[in-house]
Amino acid sequence: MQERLKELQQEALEGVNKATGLKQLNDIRVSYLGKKGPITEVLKGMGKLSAEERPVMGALANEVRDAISAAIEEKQKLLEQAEIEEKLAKETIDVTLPGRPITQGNHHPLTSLIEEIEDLFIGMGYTIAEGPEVEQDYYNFEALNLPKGHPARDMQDSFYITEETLLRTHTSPVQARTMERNEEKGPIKIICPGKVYRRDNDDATHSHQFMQIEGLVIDENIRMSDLKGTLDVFAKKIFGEDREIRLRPSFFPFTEPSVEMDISCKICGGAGCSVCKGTGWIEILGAGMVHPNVLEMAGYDSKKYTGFAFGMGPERIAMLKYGVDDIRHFYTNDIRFLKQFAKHE
Ligand code: 2NL
Repeated sequence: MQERLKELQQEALEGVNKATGLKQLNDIRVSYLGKKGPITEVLKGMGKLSAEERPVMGALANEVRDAISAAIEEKQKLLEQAEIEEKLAKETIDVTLPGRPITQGNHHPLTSLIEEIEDLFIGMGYTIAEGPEVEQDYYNFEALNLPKGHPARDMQDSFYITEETLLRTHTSPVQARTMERNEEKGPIKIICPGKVYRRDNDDATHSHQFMQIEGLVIDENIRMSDLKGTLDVFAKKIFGEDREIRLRPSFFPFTEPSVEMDISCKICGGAGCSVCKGTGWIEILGAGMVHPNVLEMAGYDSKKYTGFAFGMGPERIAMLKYGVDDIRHFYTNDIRFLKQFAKHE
């Protein structure tokens, strides 16, 4: 029996020594020290021994058990340490690897241009006003001197939602609302950028949805010369200090008198080319003195207050400024087109 115990110890210690994993080590523990293991069996058989032999065998069995147990514990520590080291080695981060590049987006060219125009007017004391895109017929037409049945409000050209609501066809209703809302009926100086809608078939120069920027100034003694000076600053800041402007008579229902502004053609220097169609001038925007009917409908005293207003299409201005030949480029969002307006790599 003594021999058997010594053998068991020898066997077990060899097994522990060879164990390469925690699972294997645990199997050894169970098979040698478990309830059904050989040492337990030896201890169970002690009853058959004589009174002299019993304490000697008991002590030996305990010794063997303790020796195996201690070896297992020691090996377990080693294996656990090895496991941690392996895990750490696997998870090491190579801080010298190059980083993944972060692709940066850029502003849409129309957004950049609109912000540039906004900043220019903010610098001249204007504030930005916004309003709904789903608009009432009253603010879109009536309040702008376009009563029902007026030839310039063609039902066929607008997206009507109900008889009294439509997608706004210009940003003028924002100005009509601002004038109406102004309780003092005092001075106003606003710029109104936003999306507008017309029932058009899309082609190189038309889009059913496009941007507009309108401006409105109301005060005592506002004159045509104020409009002209403002437009001159605008043209020179956006297109270049070497540009000249000219005003031609025109017609809009909401302004009287009405004008259209041209800028001198930079491409031909006024000699005439395909961009200015041989005239030396390029049409940029429409403007005029606010019609007295528009002022009165908003509650303003048109004897005391006068004002000027202007409206422009940012797409057309961007096309001229950047040499874009098709308005649809602004809305098809081809990344190759948009990337050309990036201010960074
Ligand atoms: C154009 C012409 C224009 C206005 C817009 C306006 C607004 C109010 C009163 C008077 Cl509330 N006028 N807006 C005036 C003249 C021209 O737009 O060709 N836009 C692209």
